[in-house]
Amino acid sequence: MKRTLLVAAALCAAAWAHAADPVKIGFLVKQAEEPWFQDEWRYAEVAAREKGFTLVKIGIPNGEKTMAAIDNLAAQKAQGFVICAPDVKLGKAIERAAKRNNLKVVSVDDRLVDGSGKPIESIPHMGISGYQIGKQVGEGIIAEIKARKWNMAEVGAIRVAYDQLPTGKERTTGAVDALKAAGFPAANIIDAPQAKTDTENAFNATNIALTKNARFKHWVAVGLNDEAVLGAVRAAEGRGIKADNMIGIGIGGAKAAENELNKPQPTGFFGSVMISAKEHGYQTSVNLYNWITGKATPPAEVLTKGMLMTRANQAEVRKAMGQ
Ligand code: FCA
Repeated sequence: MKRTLLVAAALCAAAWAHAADPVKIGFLVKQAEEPWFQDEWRYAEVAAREKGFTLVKIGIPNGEKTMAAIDNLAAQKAQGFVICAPDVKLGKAIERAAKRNNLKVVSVDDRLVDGSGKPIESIPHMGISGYQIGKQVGEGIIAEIKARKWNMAEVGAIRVAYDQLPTGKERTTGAVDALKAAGFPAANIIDAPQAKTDTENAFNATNIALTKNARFKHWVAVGLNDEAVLGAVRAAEGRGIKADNMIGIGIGGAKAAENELNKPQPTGFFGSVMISAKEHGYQTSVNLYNWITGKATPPAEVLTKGMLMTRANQAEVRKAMGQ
């Protein structure tokens, strides 16, 4: 009898210690100023309110800030973090820092890789199906080229490229593969490598590409996100190439795309394959919360889908994506 009581008391104490330990989760993103990441944070906040954990949002524009953020989380007694790293090659260093600090880690958007470039399988990941979504971009462009009855021989394609990021390369490869599969001349596809994944760098990269390739009558543009395609569209506008001679389709569908698609006059930004900030922000946080509280281990890899959104079908697509 006494023994049972003692065991019961010990169990109670253990449960108490656990309950008294509030769950705190970090959400670390490489480009906090980008609307996509703002949305992810917003949906992570929804998860935090729903489950009752504290969310710590930190922007990590470089490796140094990433390491400092992880130490900071440990000092604040967080139990884990979701991360979209500024460089996927920081993978091993991030994994070590998490282990050292007894933090659980899951990645979002950009899958972390080891020294040889292989995905770190032990870190659960949620990303987009990059190649497939890229194909949707390319197919959307082809459909619009056909609708405008352009002669493909007279069309140049800008691929705003950020190939050091695997998901970036997959996305734009999917897009150009879809163009080629529809008979678009491979020789008309021009790479415009950007130094960073933002509009300014895409603008600069596209300007160089356009200067070198003035021979085309019409243009199309693809890139890893909306910012990349917006940079291309703005650079083309600077050279007098407007909506009637440019078909740019981005990836994201967050505020940057929304603003553009709701301008009174159409621009060369024809559309965006909308992806789910809700799933990426909310579900990664819930998965991590469940892991920390011992409810469930996150799935090793989840790849989410997208839907092509244009000026014409914005409302439908947002509704279908639940955003
Ligand atoms: C990468 C890109 C972001 C966003 C995300 C899903 O991190 O840089 O713009 O597209 O994938």
